Amino acid sequence: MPTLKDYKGGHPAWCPGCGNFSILKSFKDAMIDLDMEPHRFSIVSGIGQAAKFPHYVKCNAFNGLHGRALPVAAGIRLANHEHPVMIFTGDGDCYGEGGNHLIHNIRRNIDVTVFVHDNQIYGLTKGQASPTSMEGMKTKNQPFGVFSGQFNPMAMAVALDCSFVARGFSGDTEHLKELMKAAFLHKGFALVDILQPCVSFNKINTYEWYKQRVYHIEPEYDPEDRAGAFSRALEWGDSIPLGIIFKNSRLTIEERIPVIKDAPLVKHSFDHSAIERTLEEFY
Ligand SMILES: Cc1ncc(C[n+]2csc(CCOP(=O)(O)OP(=O)(O)O)c2C)c(N)n1
Ligand code: SF4
Ligand SMILES: [Mg+2]
Repeated sequence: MPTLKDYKGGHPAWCPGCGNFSILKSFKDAMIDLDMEPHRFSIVSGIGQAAKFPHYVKCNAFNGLHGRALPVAAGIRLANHEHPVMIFTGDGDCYGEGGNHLIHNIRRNIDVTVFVHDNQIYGLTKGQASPTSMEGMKTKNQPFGVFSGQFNPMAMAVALDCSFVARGFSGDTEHLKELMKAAFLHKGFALVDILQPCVSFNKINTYEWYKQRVYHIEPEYDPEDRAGAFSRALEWGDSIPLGIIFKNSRLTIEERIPVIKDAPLVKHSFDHSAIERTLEEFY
């Protein structure tokens, strides 16, 4: 049984009070509850405060380029789909710079789990608006307030028939831990948007602001009813739902590709001479 000590990584360089700390704690607790030893999965990130996550967890990790965590994660899965992969990303990294990767990997239904630290701001670069910043919010780059409409990741994911769609809050660690476990165990693309206060640059969406608005989705809610999930996903403002908004059991891409259906690519034997023969044709 792994313990917190097995997961101990580098010392976090996040600001005191940052919502990222409790995401880190919930994640380690979730993996321990699931009896997951750190060498049995990989985590991947892009760039940003959220994307520093792999520095702070002792496990297989890859810290890539801004917005490009998903292609790396997909590559790992296609090489070895017996190996679980999770992504830790920011709202800018995932919904902005990496938005196109998100859309098409949801469509492919690659079996990965994506945790978005959604602080509704670009934290690392000191407070520019992100796709989830609320309309009218003033930032250093938006002195007249954000003109663009606010991106709704939950509604987008339900519209794309994403296999698992959920929202957590870093101020509700026990609930977040359970959500992380459910997302990890789900087969198919899992998107978990985590409301994460950025105490240094987002002075609107604070712990207090979220606490006054979030509520747990009631137990009798049916997350497999897509139309109901879509209307739940549209809720924002005075009441913000936390929990599993939608899930389905679509086939994953790993189950559909004939070449890897029976065994992961890493377990195939390769005839290197065939590659050499092909290359020789170009000499
Ligand atoms: C291609 C590219 N564009 C821009 C940047 C600069 N940059 C680094 S982090 C970042 C924003 C990160 O915001 P978010 O993903 O929300 O993460 P947070 O820091 O808020 O956790 C930007 C714009 C970059 N590193 N690479
Ligand atoms: S800038 Fe914001 S997101 Fe980054 S560490 Fe500080 S509080 Fe956290
Ligand atoms: Mg952010």
